[in-house]
Amino acid sequence: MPFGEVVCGAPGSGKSTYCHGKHQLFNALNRSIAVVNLDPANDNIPYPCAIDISSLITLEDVMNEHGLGPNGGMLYCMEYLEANYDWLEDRLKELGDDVYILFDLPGQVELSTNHESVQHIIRRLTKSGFRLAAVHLCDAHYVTDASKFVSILMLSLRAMLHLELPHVNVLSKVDLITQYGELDFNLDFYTEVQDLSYLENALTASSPRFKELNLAICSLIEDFGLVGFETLAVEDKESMLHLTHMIDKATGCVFVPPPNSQVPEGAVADAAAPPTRRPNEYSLLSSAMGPVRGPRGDVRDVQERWVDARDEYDAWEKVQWRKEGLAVQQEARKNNHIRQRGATQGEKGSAQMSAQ
Ligand SMILES: Nc1nc2c(ncn2[C@@H]2O[C@H](COP(=O)(O)OP(=O)(O)OP(=O)(O)O)[C@@H](O)[C@H]2O)c(=O)[nH]1
Ligand SMILES: [Mg+2]
Repeated sequence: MPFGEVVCGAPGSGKSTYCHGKHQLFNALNRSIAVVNLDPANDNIPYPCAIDISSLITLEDVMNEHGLGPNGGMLYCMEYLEANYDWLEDRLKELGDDVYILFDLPGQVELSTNHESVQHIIRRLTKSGFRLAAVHLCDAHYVTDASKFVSILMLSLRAMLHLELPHVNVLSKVDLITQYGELDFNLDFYTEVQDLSYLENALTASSPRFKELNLAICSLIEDFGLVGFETLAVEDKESMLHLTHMIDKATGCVFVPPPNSQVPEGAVADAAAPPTRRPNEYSLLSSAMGPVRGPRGDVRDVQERWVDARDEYDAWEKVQWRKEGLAVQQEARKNNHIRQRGATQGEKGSAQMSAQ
């Protein structure tokens, strides 16, 4: 049963970068992964692409042939993909059942909020056995303005209702959050979406004319009680691991690594257990079934890392990287030395043999 993610979100929210980051992370974890590019306007694809919609249709051809603009052309491409679903299905079958699949969607929000093609494609994938989660990225800078925050809440809710998948909303680029000014509240207020009436003062300040409308939208969002956010800084390993864990929980994916793979660093594992059991124990505790662990398992830790004590953490990380770099160099030097000694002894041995 193939597991995977439909990665959606507004233009520039970081979808393709996230797919690239996840591809690298999974390679490091020995989890097989394939990325499907469904954006026919994606020229600079950063990740190795297993299936590319451009080999079926390109936005440029559609615009030239049908005299459509970029938005109309994009909708046409998605409708064309829906009509040619067999093309996608055949290529997915070639990838096999054990590969984790990421679908990188275009940034047009209507595709995940009201246009039906993506919804229909997802329904067919789900019917054919795919266990997918929608991962909806929203740029974290929207939380620095109350009315923009209300708009991403609305957008996220709409996508949740439209795509009908286990859904994980994500505030992306959280590492840049302090660049856009002070937050009115701590990060957990925005990620947990608890009591939006606290936004009243901030809404009066940012857009007094639409305060009542915004508050009415807030109460609608609270009535649904569905929206919440995870955070993501794509270059931060902890952040990527935490998000992976939350998505595994949403889809119910339990990754079981091959028996001979190493226990990942920092994993709580029974040292006395035979090597064939250890990785499996780790995987059970680290994916869907396990509790959320790790230094940034709590959004308050994320607040400390990226908002309250960002400079101190950056400086600390630099020192750690330097130490890691030195350790790698030393290890390489040691291995080189051992190899050279082995080679010299081998040469001596064969010289003695030929002398005898
Ligand atoms: N600092 C930081 N930058 C990020 C992060 N994620 C993405 N970016 C940057 O955001 C920009 C847009 O990223 P993309 O991955 O192209 O965004 P996208 O959602 O695929 O964009 P479209 O396909 O055009 O909709 C790029 O310059 C990325 O480097 C992040 O976590 N932190
Ligand atoms: Mg993209």
